[in-house]
Amino acid sequence: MRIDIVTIFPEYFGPLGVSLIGKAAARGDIDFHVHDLREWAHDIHRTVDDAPFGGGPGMVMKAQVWAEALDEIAPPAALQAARGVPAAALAAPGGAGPRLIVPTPSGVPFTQASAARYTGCAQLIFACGRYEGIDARFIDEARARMPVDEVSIGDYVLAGGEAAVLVMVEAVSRLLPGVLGNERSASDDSFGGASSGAGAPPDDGSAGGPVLPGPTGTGAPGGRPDGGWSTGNGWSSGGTETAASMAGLLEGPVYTRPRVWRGREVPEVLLSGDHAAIARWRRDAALLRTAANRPDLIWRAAADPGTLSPRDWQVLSAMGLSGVVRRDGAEPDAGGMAGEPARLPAGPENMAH
Ligand code: 6GU
Repeated sequence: MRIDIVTIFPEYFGPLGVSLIGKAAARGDIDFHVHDLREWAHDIHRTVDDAPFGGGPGMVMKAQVWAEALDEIAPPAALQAARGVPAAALAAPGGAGPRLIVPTPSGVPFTQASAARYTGCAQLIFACGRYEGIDARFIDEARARMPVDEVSIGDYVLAGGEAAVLVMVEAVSRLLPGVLGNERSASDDSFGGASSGAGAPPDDGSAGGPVLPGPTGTGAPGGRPDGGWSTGNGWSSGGTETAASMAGLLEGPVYTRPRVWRGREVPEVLLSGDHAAIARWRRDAALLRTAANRPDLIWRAAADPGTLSPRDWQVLSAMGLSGVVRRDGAEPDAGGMAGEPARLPAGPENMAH
C-alpha cells in the first residue's frame, strides 16, 4: 500500500519510522510519502492560508495550493491514462486508484470497519488541514475525480489533522498482511471482528458458567432456552469460539505470569487448558466490560440478530440487563432501550478484574 500525507508539518510524522509500522515501511510493505504542502505555495512567504469569506475567526487553507499538491501526487485521470494506466483499473472499487482522506472534526466517524476497508486500497492520500479547514471547493473538485472521505476520529477538536492521521495510519497499517507479526492479534482485540464479519459463537450447551465476579454471578445454566435460534441467525453454524467472534465487543482483561501477583490470582479457568471454557470465559468477560464501559455497543449488538447467542443473553440478564435488552435476539425494544440506560451496570464492580 502507498500512503501519501500532505501537511505543513512533515516532521510530525517521524513516528511512522518506529515500531511495527517502521519495520513494515523498511520492508517495503507500506510505502510512505510525506509532503510539505508549502512546496506548492506560490509566494516568498509560502502562504497556504487566507482569511475566511464571510468573516469570522481564524484562517482557511487555500484551494489552489491543495489542488496543485493533489494534481502532482495523484495526477488527474486523463494524465494517468496518457501514461498507460487503463481507465478500468482507475475505476475499480477500492482498487488501483487513489482515495483521498481529509481529517476533520466535521467528518464521519473513523471506525475499525473504516480501517479494514482502507486496507483494500492501493493508495491513500491524507490531506492534513490546519486552522479552520480547507476551502470546500478543493474537496468538491477532488471528489469529481476520486473517492473522498471527510473523517473524524472522535468528538473533540484537535489543532490539526496530523495527530488524527497518525491514528488512522496506525489503525490501517496493523491490519495489513505481515505488519502485525501475529496475524491473529488484530481479530482478537476490541472491535476486531469488524474486518472479519464473523458472528458470535454457538452456545456449547454446557452447564455452568465461568466464574466471573459480579453481584449476581454469571453461572447461568447452559442450554438453548429460546429454541429456534440455531437456524438462520447467522452465527450458529460455526464450530468453536474464535477470536473473530468478538465482533462488536470490547476485549476483556488479560493476564501473564506470575500466576499469583501481590496476592492476586489469575482466573482459574485460564490455567485449565480447556479451550472451550477459556473462550466462553473470555466472551463473558468481554460482555461484562462492554456493558460497563460502552453500553451503546451492547445495544447495537442486541439489534443485530447475528451477534449475541442465547448464552450471551443469559450473561447479560444475570447482570440485571433483562428488560433493557430482549433475550430472544430480536430487535430490542427501542423505547425501553433508550429510556433505561440507568439500568445498565454502573461500572467497575461488575468487571472481571
Ligand atoms: Cl480528524 N481533525 C481535527 N482537527 N480534529 C479532530 C479530528 C480530526 N477528529 C476529531 N477531532
